[in-house]
Amino acid sequence: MGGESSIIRVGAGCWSSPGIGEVESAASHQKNMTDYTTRVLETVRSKNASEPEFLQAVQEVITTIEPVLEARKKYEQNCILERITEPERTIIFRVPWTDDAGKIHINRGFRVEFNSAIGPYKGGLRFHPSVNLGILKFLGFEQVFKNSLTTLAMGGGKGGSDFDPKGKSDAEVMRFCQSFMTELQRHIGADTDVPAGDIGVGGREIGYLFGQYKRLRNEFTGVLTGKALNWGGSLIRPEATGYGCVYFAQNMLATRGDDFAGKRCLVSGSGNVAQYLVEKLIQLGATVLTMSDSNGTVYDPEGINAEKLAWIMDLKNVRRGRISEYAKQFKGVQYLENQRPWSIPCDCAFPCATQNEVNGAEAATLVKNGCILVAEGANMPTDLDGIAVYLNSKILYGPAKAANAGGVAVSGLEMAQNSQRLNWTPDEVDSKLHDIMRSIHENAYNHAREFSPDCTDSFINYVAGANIAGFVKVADAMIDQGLV
Ligand code: NDP
Ligand code: 2IT
Repeated sequence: MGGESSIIRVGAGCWSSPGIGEVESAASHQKNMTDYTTRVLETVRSKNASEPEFLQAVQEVITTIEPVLEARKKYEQNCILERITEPERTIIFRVPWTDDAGKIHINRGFRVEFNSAIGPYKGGLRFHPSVNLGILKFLGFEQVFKNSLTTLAMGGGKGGSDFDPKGKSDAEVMRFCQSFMTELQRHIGADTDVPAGDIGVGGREIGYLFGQYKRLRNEFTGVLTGKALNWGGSLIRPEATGYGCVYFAQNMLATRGDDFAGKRCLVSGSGNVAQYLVEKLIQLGATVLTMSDSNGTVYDPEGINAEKLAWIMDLKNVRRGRISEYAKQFKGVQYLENQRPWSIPCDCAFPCATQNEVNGAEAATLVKNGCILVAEGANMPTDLDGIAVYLNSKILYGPAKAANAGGVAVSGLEMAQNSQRLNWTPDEVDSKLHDIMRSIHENAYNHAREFSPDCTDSFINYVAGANIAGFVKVADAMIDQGLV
């Protein structure tokens, strides 16, 4: 597989199935890996052995940016890889709260302030029982490069808790958020660290978190993004991740003279990102066949139209129900219990639920069934084997840090509006989002063409392009600012 170039890249096919515990042995198989990247990967592995998702994210970045490390020795001389893989600060705290029956619960809260070389730490909060330090470090690490790509001045961070909002009353969620913010407020600020939403954190949670911050600090500032419109939020922020991912995919399709009209699309997830991604696909004339949640997938061969999507939005955002109910509500729909969407033939696939939701075998099935484009709404939804499949098949593959950067980009625009104390119109924000996604595509495209030897007139390795483009901006800023 692969191997036609002298550079080791994730997806060049050189790394067969590198399980996380096998970083070292996988690396040692890469006779072309430089001493520098081998040494850094080994150190990162030994220091973070119990954090598989973090190791996966680091491995993907380090192996794809090798060409620029070789071309510009200043990064090695300044130990940039060693520094960029270590968070600037990690905060872990106790979050005590009481349920509606008066019972006491203790959760763990986190904020990983990963890198502030190009701006204040910026990134979401995730509330999900699976949350742990390694998952938040992978998300914070990814956020550093993603935020760099947005063209805006934002560093990278991520936080959250192992709290599970599912099945909790509004009052319980409020008490949890108030307790979480009572500690977090001493570490964040509009010019320091600006959290937002992620899995399990939407408009309701941002409201409770903001209220408690304001109460404790007695200041009304843009300390969180994803706020409601009537108290400092930005139009188009709820839509931005999903819309932006479709805009990025449009840019990829355009390189092959193609568009979305009539394309059969698979979407996973049914939360914030998936909902607005489906809305934009419908507007562009695509047929959306699936949505899902952690219990299963709904397959609608006729396509989810605008009316059905409105029903799903009410189900998920107001009634907080399960996607299986869609199959009971609409005729001809199959519910695939405990299954992901990827076995259904399609033209395009959009993983929008969570990390590692597409493995190598599933990626191979997508390609075998005719899929020509994958754009990632979720963070790191495809494992390393799956990425190798996409790249070896030379389909259009938009990796998460580039494809889903529209959400944090509009968060950056929300911060700008808060500083100006102005609200821009929806057209103004949407047009800026269009421009930013076009610019991210162009930047990734150009860096891939310049540095990634597998690129041709008809194939662009956007993984390498996005990682290199994101990296050089942060790395150069770190060098400018000295050893801090
Ligand atoms: P939501 O909480 O709104 O929705 C999450 C969706 O993914 C739900 O349908 C949920 O199903 C499903 N899901 C979550 N965890 C799992 C799991 N372990 N297995 C299967 N399905 C799962 O979150 P978002 O839509 O905001 O986030 C989705 C993805 O997009 C995440 O990877 C997030 O990091 C990423 N992202 C989000 C951005 C944003 O602005 N919100 C920006 C950029 C990326 P269930 O209800 O069953 O849990
Ligand atoms: O992963 C992400 O980019 C987000 N969850 C959005 C972060 C933000 O600050 O808007």
